[in-house]
Amino acid sequence: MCEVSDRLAWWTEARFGMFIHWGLYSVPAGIWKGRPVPGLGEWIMHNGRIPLEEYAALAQQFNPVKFNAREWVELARAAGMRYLVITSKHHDGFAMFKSAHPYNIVDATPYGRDVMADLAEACAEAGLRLCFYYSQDQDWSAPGASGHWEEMQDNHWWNHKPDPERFARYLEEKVKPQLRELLTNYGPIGLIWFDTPVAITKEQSEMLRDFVHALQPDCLVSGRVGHGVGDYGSLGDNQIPCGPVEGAWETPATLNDTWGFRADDHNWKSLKDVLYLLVDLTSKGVNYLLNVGPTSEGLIPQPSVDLLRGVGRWMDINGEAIYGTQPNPYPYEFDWGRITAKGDKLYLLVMRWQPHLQLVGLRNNVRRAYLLADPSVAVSVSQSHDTAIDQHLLALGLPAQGPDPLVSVVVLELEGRPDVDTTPLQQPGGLINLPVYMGELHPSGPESGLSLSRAKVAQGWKSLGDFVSWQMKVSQPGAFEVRAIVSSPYHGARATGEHEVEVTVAGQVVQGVLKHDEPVDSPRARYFPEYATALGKVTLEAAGTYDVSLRATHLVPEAGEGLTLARVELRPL
Ligand code: FHN
Repeated sequence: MCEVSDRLAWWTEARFGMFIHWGLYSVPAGIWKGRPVPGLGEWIMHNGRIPLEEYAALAQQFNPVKFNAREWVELARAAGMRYLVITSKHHDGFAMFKSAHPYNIVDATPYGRDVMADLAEACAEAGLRLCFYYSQDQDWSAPGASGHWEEMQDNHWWNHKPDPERFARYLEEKVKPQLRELLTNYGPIGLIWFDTPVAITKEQSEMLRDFVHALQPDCLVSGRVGHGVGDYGSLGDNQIPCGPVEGAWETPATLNDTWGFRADDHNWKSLKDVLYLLVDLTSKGVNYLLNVGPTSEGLIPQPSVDLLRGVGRWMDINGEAIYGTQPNPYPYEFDWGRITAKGDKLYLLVMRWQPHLQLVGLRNNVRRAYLLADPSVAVSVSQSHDTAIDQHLLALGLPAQGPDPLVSVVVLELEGRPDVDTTPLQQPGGLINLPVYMGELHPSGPESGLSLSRAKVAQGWKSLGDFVSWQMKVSQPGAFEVRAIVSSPYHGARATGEHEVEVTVAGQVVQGVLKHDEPVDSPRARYFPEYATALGKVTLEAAGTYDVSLRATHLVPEAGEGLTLARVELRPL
């Protein structure tokens, strides 16, 4: 059996994949008996409390005559995606492949074709890795599984505790036989994307992982197999971490607000948002698995096609700054864009173009700088070092306009591997950003739950004795507005309670109540909202290194998650 790191090599190189949610739910497309059923398209059976018999009858209407596997694969390739993960069985329990279990696309629909066989062929031809999503825990059609429809008429899946023996039988009698089919009938499979582990035990998660590896040793197992035993980690849906994450992670993400097709969801992201997320996630070492939800005719909605073609045009020119890159060596984001790295190169992915871009803290000499889109354009480089505060400054002279209206890439060829100052540094525009994950967390005692969430936000901050501190390097002293930014720990939820905090900057104290009336406008905050509060003004008289700390002076006890601080900012006034 191969090592996890060997198995992961293609996946970390790929960085960008296509997710496809396709099943019977594309027939009602979010509307049941003339009424929209709120929520995700693929959840219509559960959210609409639809009895299995009625839902299963949708199979007779499922006839995707316009489905063309080669067209889908061509679109994924054109977008620059390197793997394709499709729902072979979602929570509704319907298999989108030929299975011995009769509830499947070949035996139950007028279409009668095994679309996975078509996709396997098209992916093999095009050199795209085919991967299967498989809902191992929830199966609303299978007795014994989580969320079985009969037990859900007045319950919710997350409250459902299936009988352990019946659940184990479901794993043996449906899940393992179907996984065997998926892993033996379609050639090499890149990964199995398990999902929503709620009832599964650690032993069962390990058993499924080993089962997959025994059938195909190179096949990866997603983190959502449960209990942290997968080959890589899965962040929450549409969850964008605030900073770099250690290890192999992926974020599954939507193009509108649903996974499975909903005829009434027109809330599409812009090309700018999608490129921002691709660049942001890549700079943090996270794969971007971007979803399309085809219609019951077998068509990928036109807005998705247009967006993906736009991404592809960008990737054709700038893909070198994405594929096979290492995360940003600086542990923080820049207000002008993001950085990725490869060998002795840094890629500056500039979202806010400026002809005079400056970068602090790079210790290497820059041998050459150029635009990835056109290496013949001259880029001037000047480097200096302020010995008084030991600060390196790189100044780039760039054309007035960037080559791309959304994200332009500047390549820096360095002498040696990137070597950067990883302390919080004042940025050339004057901003000082203090993400909580760059500070030191000081839990008040052994009882304190203060820690970092996987999205790199404070969690478990429920004691007044807890605090966080930073050391920052200031190169342009002056007056600053101090702002605290909290982030929601849950999808779509408001951040936390209106806690009261005080921030001490070089002995000066500002304080205030953290409000929710200034939402941060960024694609990251679309699903996990962030809110900023201005707390007051401080003045720093001289360049140098300063201490900053934030502690709570009043915590709202009802706010279950405590103070979910994301960062403190010092904005020059
Ligand atoms: O419940 C599913 C949902 O329908 C969708 O498949 C997403 C994709 O990541 N996973 C689950 C929710 O996290």
